[in-house]
Amino acid sequence: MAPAYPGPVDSPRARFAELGTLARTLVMGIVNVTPDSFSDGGRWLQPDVALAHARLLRAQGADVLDIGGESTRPGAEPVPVEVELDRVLPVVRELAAEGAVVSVDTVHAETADACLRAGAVFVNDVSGGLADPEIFTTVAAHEACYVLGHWRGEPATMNELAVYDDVVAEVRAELARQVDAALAAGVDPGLLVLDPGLGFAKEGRHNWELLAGLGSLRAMGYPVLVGASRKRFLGTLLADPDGTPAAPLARDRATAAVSALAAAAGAWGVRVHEVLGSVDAVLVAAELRRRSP
Ligand code: PMM
Repeated sequence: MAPAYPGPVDSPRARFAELGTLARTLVMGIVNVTPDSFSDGGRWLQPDVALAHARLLRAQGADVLDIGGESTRPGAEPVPVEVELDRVLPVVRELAAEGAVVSVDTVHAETADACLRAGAVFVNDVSGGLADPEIFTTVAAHEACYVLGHWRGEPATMNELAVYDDVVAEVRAELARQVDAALAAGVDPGLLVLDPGLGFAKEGRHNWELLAGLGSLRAMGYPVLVGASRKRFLGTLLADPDGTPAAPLARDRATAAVSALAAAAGAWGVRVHEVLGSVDAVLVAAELRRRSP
């Protein structure tokens, strides 16, 4: 299959290289075109509303826009690919035509293929190829960028799989296995990004240990993306004295703090709902890194 965007400027490879020249941690803005995502389900379900939101995030400084049409919150039920495509494809097509760097958040090869043809640059696969192994050949055929996330199973049952002796070592080993499978299917190692999958078969303490172990994940030799935005472990951290977790929308300042610290630890990117705080955070981290002895 010929790559959808083979030109020297517009190819995923060229866009990826362009992002690398920014010499700072990237900010990926989240656009969930879903009725049921945990923090913003239903807010951007209409394509025109999703588009307006994506444009706002881009204007606020998001380097990449991540468009998703299937919720992966714990307990979420899968949606048919046709429904997912109806939600994301018009948004992906329009944003790509406007010159945005677009990522599609999907675990399905068919959705990835259609979105790459419509101009997406990244496939963001939280299952790391476990949900639909065909996704590797699709990504390879398009010479697309691929975010390979750590997970252990479907959202409906993943909480039961959050059992680790050494979460950093086990996530590393499981990511390495999926990296090998991706490379064997032809995915370009130069276009690969790894993600520890915070919240995917992880309890709060596992998320914290993975954040503390970012250096060990980076040592695998690939760029690392961190997706902490508004997740439950931040709500727990910020709980009321009576133990009530902070609401998802009250977790944005803590998310920006994670962005600063992840950037300081050398993360390639942070995936966030609220872009402004994380743009400032990664700029602060970049300035400090530049001046560090
Ligand atoms: N988390 C969610 C969805 N997609 N993608 C990546 N790469 N990393 C993540 O941690 C991640 C993701 C779930 O959060 P959401 O429903 O708010 O998008």
